Amino acid sequence: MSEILEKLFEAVEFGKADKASPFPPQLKGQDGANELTKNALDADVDPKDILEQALIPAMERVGKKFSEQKIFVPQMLMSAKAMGASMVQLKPFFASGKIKEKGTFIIGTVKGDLHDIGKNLVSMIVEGGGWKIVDLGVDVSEDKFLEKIDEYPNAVIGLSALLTTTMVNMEDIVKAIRTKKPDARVLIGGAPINDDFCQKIGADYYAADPQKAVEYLNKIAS
Ligand code: B1M
Repeated sequence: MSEILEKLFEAVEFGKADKASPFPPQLKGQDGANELTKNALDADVDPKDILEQALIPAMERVGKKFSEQKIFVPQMLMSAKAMGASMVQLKPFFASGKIKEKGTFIIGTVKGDLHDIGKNLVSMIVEGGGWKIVDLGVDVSEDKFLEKIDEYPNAVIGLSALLTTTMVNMEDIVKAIRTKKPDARVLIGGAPINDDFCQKIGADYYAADPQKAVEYLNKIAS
């Protein structure tokens, strides 16, 4: 990995969003994720490499340290903030498409769940794939999804969940959507989800990553 990506990995792992941030003390005065991402882009590092070699592995390291009780929620939050600062820089590269819209994609993190980094990434990449995005944010109930389906009756719906305790809420949401609009397509994703779960709750497709989501959506659109 290049030195700049190593530094970016470190900034996200330790939650250094930008140079001005006093946290963490050992990186005080050094560039944070914001500046390092800008520098990497200026040096022509591929935005995909920034994401796949630095940001995502850094968050995996953070999750591992959290599981091992080496860090706690506040540190995890600072890492999320640092990743967010980097993603702001990357967004124009992924969501460049002012291409003709292929359709509408309504996306939200399901009720009870506040994790939005993966969902935001899926939004950016699907938007870059030429879809209009209606992002409902986090902690989204079936009622909020149904309200938006009224507004965008032909939309494909995307549900994200990161917790084993909230993935089960996808089932209620899929049921509610099926009752109101049986032909609506529902795509699900998130770290604890798999194909078996997708089939069990009657969703249409499980996408392991944003690219799989775009491929599925583009297949529907064609
Ligand atoms: Co939380 N958290 N967290 N957390 N957190 C996890 C998920 C956890 C695995 C950490 C761990 O224990 N190792 C664990 C869940 C355990 C479990 O359920 N099995 C956990 C826990 C326990 C918790 C709390 C309960 C902690 C507590 O309070 N005691 C709490 C719950 C709060 C709540 O939601 N109600 C909590 C809180 C938080 C923060 C708020 C501090 C913060 C989130 C900040 C934010 O999102 N704005 C946070 C973070 C940062 C994490 C980890 C470290 C990183 C998540 C992340 O952003 N990953 C995470 C550990 C980990 O995942 N390794 C962890 C990077 C992101 C790009 O990946 O979201 O998986 P991911 O998205 C991927 C794919 O899954 C897929 O595409 C993305 C790109 O490849 N994808 C989709 C996602 N959604 C998709 C939708 C699609 C298609 C693909 O179609 C619709």
